[in-house]
Amino acid sequence: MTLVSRRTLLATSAALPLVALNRRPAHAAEFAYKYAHNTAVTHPLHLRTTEAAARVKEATSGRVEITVFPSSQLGSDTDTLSQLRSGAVEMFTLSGLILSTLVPVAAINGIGFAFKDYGQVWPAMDGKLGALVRAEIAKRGLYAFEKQYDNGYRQITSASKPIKTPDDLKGFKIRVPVSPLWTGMFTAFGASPTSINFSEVYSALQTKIVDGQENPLAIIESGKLFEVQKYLSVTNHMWDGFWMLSNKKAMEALPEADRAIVEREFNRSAIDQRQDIASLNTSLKATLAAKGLAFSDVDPAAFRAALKSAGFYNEWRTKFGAEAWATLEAAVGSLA
Ligand code: X2X
Repeated sequence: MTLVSRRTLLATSAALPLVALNRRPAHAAEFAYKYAHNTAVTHPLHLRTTEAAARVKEATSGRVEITVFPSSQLGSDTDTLSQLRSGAVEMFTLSGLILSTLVPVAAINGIGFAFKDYGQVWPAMDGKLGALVRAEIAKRGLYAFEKQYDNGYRQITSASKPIKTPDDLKGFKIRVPVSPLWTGMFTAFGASPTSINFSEVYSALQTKIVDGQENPLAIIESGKLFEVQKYLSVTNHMWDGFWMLSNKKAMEALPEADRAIVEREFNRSAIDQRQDIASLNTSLKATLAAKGLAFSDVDPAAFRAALKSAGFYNEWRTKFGAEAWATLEAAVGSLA
């Protein structure tokens, strides 16, 4: 029996045209998915999602192979969002604020000075506020995994002068990601914001198209922005996270058990990655100072007051609507 089937098999495969053999080598994954993100390979987002992809491959015996494309290799964030929607890319991590160009409420966590600390961030994003955003994402043909990855609290950097008070932002040429909330917030400060995708930020700073930018420490370090900036103001002006997004059809194409593995492993890596960022928040101050960035501690209350007197909170409460705003305030207290 064994002998016969082996002989039959050999005869059959010898008769197969070479082309057919090449098209489906024995080790090919049934589901070869692309996952894109915008950070450098040294950033915890890359390191932890790469680990998740390896665990998925192992746990699915190679059926699901997710290739990680770092550093906006497949296109800028704006481009990649289109590719995710069309299915050219199956998975993508994106800031909720940029996603808000498609899903407006996804920007809500970026309201200036909303989250006092991580003790408020994760219960909200893993809880009701996150659920509200995920439900809206689902209406747009995308699927958001349960656990967000951390980007972090954002700090302002500059080349020509330190930003110490809200007045220092008046007329300041600052790069912001492509998102109405970011533009609105820096306009409220009286700055002059320009929307630029992260893939272009280093060169925009280098060629002085803008004087400054704002990002968490882990991005400033892994993106080597300290090479083209001199000052860093610890403003903590907003908390920003990365939604792990997938094309809904691509997720639904996976057998249920494999899909559960993908979700489990990428959610698990998100928890690990949050821990990495928490440690970096402390250690990177010394690292970046040693690399030449001059740190200034600022009074966040003064920056918040500037936003308030510009009508920022009233404006965005109206834009997000009463329900979403109440969900945010339930997590962080009154923003009035
Ligand atoms: O574009 C940015 O500044 C970054 C890397 O923080 C985001 O992905 C929002």
